[in-house]
Amino acid sequence: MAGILHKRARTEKERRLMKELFHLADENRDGVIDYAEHAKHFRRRGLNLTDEEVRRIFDMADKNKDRCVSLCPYACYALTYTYACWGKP
Ligand SMILES: [Ca+2]
Repeated sequence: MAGILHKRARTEKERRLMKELFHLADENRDGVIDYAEHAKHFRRRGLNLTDEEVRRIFDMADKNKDRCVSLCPYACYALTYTYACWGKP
């Protein structure tokens, strides 16, 4: 997993931010993000997204449709949407 994370993230700052986003969302610390955690995380961050948009982001990250997302896919999508909403850190 760490190898994939390093390939997709271009900078150390991005890798650190991706891990932070993931750990903030993973409330029960089971190593995956379920939809409830995902939706709560996006709402808490004050993003003005509809329920459909929040669902679409989760579905894009949940490639194997097992209803939970591990660090790399979740963090990549969360980072992408964070950049889209607030610009690069
Ligand atoms: Ca979790």
